[in-house]
Amino acid sequence: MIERERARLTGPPWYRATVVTATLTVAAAVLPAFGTATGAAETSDLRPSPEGLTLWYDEPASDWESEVLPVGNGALGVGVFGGVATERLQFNEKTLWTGGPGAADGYDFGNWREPRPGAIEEVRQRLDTELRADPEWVVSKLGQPKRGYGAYQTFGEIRVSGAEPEEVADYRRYLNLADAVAGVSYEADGVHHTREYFASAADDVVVARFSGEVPGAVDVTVGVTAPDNRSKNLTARGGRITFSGALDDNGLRYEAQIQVLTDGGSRVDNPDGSVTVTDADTMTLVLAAGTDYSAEYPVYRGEDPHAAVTERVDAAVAKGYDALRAAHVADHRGLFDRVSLDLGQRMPDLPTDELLARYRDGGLAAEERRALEVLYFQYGRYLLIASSRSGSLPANLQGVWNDSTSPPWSADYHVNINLQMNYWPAEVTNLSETTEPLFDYVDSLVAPGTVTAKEMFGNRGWVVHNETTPFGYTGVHDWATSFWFPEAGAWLAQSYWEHYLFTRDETFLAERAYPMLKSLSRFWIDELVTDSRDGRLVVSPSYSPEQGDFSAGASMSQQIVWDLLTNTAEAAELVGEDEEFRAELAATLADLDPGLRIGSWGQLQEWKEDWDDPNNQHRHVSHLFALHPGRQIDPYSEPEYTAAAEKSLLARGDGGTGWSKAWKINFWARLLDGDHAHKMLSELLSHSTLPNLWDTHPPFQIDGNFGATAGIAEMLVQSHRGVVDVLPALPTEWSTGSVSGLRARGDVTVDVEWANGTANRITLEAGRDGPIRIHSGLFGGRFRVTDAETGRTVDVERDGEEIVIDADAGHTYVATTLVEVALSAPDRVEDGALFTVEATVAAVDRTVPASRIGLAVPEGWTVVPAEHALRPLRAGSSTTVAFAVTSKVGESGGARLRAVLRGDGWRASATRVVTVDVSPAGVR
Ligand code: FUC
Repeated sequence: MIERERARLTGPPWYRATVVTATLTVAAAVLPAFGTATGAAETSDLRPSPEGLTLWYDEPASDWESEVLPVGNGALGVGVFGGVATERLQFNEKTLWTGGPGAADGYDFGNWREPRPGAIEEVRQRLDTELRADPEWVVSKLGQPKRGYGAYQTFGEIRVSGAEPEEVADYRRYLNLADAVAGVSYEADGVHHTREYFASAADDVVVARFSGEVPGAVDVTVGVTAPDNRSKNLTARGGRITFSGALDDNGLRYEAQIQVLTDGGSRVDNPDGSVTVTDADTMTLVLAAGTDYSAEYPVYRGEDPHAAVTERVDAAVAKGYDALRAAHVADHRGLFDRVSLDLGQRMPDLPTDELLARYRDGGLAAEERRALEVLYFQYGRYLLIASSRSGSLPANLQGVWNDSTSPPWSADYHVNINLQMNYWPAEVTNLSETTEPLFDYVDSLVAPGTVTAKEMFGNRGWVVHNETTPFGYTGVHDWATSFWFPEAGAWLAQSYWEHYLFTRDETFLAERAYPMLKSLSRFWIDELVTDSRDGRLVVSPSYSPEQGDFSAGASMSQQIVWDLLTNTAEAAELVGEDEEFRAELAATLADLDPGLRIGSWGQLQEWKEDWDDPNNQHRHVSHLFALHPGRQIDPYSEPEYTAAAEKSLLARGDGGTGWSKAWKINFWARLLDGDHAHKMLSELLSHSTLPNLWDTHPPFQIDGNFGATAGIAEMLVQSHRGVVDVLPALPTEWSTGSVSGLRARGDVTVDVEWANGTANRITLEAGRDGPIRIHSGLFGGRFRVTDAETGRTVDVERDGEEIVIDADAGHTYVATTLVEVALSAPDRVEDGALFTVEATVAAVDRTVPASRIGLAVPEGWTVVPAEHALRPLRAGSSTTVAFAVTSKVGESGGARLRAVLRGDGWRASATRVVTVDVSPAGVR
């Protein structure tokens, strides 16, 4: 931000001029130059789309990390700078990695270079007798320096350079999330220019188009630059730039081709491999890139990329811009449009960086804050689609975007939370297909991981430790506090089981999920040891990421293994696994230490011994795995552990790195505390989000984006306890809204509309036959369930606020309220003020029998009367009653009022927040 301010002051004069923009009229003027096919789309791209699903800025990016706009198709990624005279398109292909086989330093998969007989046993012995061990001592026994680990590499940068204009006005750079199209528009010396960029998964290419409003306005040279850690051949022939070579480190061969196409003007190939375009009406670039990487252990090399890259560019060129764009938008929208979220937001006409700054500084109205929250939610979905499509590697620590040869943490696959977090939103936000690269990748770890398990542990399963690469690095390194995490595979396997639960895909269960769960269960059945303290089975050595001492049976280790074995046992039942293995699982589970203990200050213990420091604010909150993403603790069945988890979480505080805050959104959602979940979201947006809305650890790390999107979904719909919980953690600030297309376990799609904090309408689309359990405040009141196909009322079983629908596959069930309660109150009052609150009760479709209504107010407030008795209300009629409320003296902030309407065996409610301002002394 500081750098940015400097750029504003020192940059060319038009930087300042563009702060006042008036671009909305420009779109129409541009249309004729584009022809019809793209015209309609252009119009909407040039302004925030109606739903506010566009990021936009009034100046080019100067800093890659915090300002570029990302487009991607899973394999390819581009960071768009949007410079006027020189456009920079930093690009990536996900398999371009140093390290692995052939690496200059040698490569050993992280496996011990010399056998270490008895090493693990020695650590176990010490833990058994002394209970703890210093990580430095353990790493001296079990670790070794990394060799040939490598790092994700930038592929290069496409530079499109033209003359610096005298004057630039109306500059705008944007990313439209709904279409997955980025763009730039500006007026240079009186001529309007537009550019569009997209990365198409449909055609596996990146496409860019440069246009001017008047014929012949595009005068540029297109070239490619790349770091020097590789051999480089750069040629231009027939407008096709070919950039190829091999990485110095490991000889990995790479190739990118860029076809430069023009309408009008002329095009010249230059000897240095660049292409010059003169007086063109439009210029289109088509980029494809690849490497000879293959996921095959142990060589990790496949075919030279030349033929495939050539073919893709040729095919895309033959297809033409309009068809490429249409195919891309259709493909993207096929995924993106499945979920919509409306929180009653209003997007102000502000550049996104300013929107974010004002969110942080308190300069937005409540509905404008919600606009950023909705944008951020959908951005997480956008980023997942853009960085995880089938046929490539999964989203890494930076998704697919990286401008460096030595990115933070190698931009690798950290598997002690980060890779797992990347996929938390996949199922629940209806992007199930994006998990394919994850499963392909984890499957590919089995071969090297089996060798590691055998050599280190002498064991039947497979293992991967704290972090890994596309070259199957499944062994260890020598950073004492993060080298040891053999539970990673078990945690990754959770995604397989969840994928089955959400999709109910039996083939996936039998062919992929179950074998994965089983191989990891075998590892852990072999590896658990009997704890001499209590005879329970524990993981040893065990290490709670990434702090403290080594011990036996740290809570997270136990909870992950519990999760794995429980999921495997359920899966075994479904696939009809043989009795013997099932019995082995059951016996192990019966003896397993479940990793749940309440300690001396009421906390959930992080270790088996009560070592927790109430002042520890470490970013990893590992011992709450059981709460999220596990399902061992839930507030409905485990109130004590829930209270202990809450205690621990409160002690950890609301700080942390980006991903840590994102995790805390999920924790608070699982604790059913919507306001605290929302607080974490606003902490994340205020203090861990870059101007391009990338999450920052710091530095940029994409897991927080994904974790937060998942957390928002978790606030609206949960289903991990086998019940579809509707609005389980709705924050007060989101009291009215709707969501559609979220997914629940059991192959169910959920839409919800709510007002005054209560669901009025829940729509469930059943993918399978069978019972669906749903929990909502709606079912505590008077409601009706209809089958959308037949229009008939459906009989349901009800128990408190839970109902069971006996669903037919393909049918849609709509539950609606028959009584609506609304509250009206002033938005702001002074402390100690007397004011009126009105509650309106409306009978929808049916008569509401006699009832009573009361108003719950915060402590220290008064309300008169305590209750009103209501006569029966005829269908379609409503009644309003008033309460005289006095707020407490001397207390400011948001106060929650809740009207509760009670009848015989039913109840309905409405909530509303009133902001209290403390009046200056003596003024009241
Ligand atoms: C985990 C975290 C770090 C960082 C790294 C990539 O090890 O503890 O904070 O996010 O992954």
